[in-house]
Amino acid sequence: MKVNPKYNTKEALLELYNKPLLELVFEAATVHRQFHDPREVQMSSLLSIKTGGCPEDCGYCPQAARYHTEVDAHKLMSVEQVVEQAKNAKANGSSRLCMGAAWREVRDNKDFDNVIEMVQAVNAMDMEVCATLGMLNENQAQRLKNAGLFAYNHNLDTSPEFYGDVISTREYEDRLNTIENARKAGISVCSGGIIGMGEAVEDRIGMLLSYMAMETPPESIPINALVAVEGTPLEEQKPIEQWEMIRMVATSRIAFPESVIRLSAGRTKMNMEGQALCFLAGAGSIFAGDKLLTTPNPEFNEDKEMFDILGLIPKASFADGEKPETKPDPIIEARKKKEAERAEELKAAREASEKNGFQPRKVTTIVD
Ligand code: SAM
Ligand code: DTB
Ligand code: SF4
Repeated sequence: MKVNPKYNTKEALLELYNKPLLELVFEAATVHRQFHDPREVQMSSLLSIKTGGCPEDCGYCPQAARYHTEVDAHKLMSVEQVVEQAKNAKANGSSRLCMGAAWREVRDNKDFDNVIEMVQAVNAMDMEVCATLGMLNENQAQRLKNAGLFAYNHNLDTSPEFYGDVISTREYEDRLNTIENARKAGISVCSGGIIGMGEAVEDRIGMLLSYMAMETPPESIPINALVAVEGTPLEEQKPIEQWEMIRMVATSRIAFPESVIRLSAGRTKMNMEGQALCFLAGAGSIFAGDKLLTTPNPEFNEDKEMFDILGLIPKASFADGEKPETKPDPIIEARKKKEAERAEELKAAREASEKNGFQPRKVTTIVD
């Protein structure tokens, strides 16, 4: 049962969301136990592979170039840097790495070729690889799939009605298309939203209804509480009460019984009791490690302690789907072939000149 037919209308979902809290949590816990092992929680680590300087105007986002935030912009990381970070995440118990780039959309360029190599390398480490790179077309999704990408994260963020209050540079429809492109390529879909941006409860429900309308709803639904960052248009938003996070997790749990509900951004503002109620209400995943993309998150050690106290265990990788096979990427193979040929040519030229008695030319650096 991918979608709970009892709750496929706005009225039914609103009534569910507004139930007495403990009844809602009890119903969610019951559904959770029917479809999932309630002790298992997936630990996924985020890594910002390209930070800041984004042309979009998402009102919540510290990485938009137009807002004056304290985020340090960085160009794309190297494959080696990503592998190093992935090793650290794996050693700390994470079974998934989610690579985020502050891009409006993926472009077919050298940076994307490098991302393909990152996906290949992390998949080879037996970690689930997720990416969130902005808009994707069908070809790009297929390339990522062939590289071994397990999941693609692309959030609807809120309801279609409230969306325009937060973002103007990209349409709701564009987001739906990207999700569809990932789906068509056979990539697991991770898509959810943010609460606490000034939306009404109806908008939270409206977002869930958008997922209900999909032929196949997302396998993973992240629920973020807004991290209000100084310099963004939403900097003054009052933090939401953790009860609201619990309600949103529980309602999503009941509405989409098979999906993994992710307790995402905002955990630094929650106490352990609040998080425990989220796990009871069906959260099956957290982002682990002291940083989300650019903002703080609880440290690995803190979460380890919480898992011990609550009796939770980290979920193994590929528990919810087979490890994708990495297939050779024609663009990267062609580039490697060219590089090998060039190296051969250089070697042959060097050998020939040495044979003819020429010494390699000395290069003198001139310093002013
Ligand atoms: N640039 C890509 C995109 O927008 O699809 C990928 C990265 S973007 C940072 C990924 C998601 O992070 C956003 O869709 C949003 O849901 C979430 N996010 C960004 N800033 C946030 C904030 N301040 N608080 C909570 N969630 C946030
Ligand atoms: C998602 O829904 N939440 C994560 C992940 N998908 C990419 C991102 C949260 C970002 C919070 C703000 C920041 O750290 O920049
Ligand atoms: Fe750019 Fe993504 Fe941030 Fe929007 S959420 S400004 S697209 S990085």
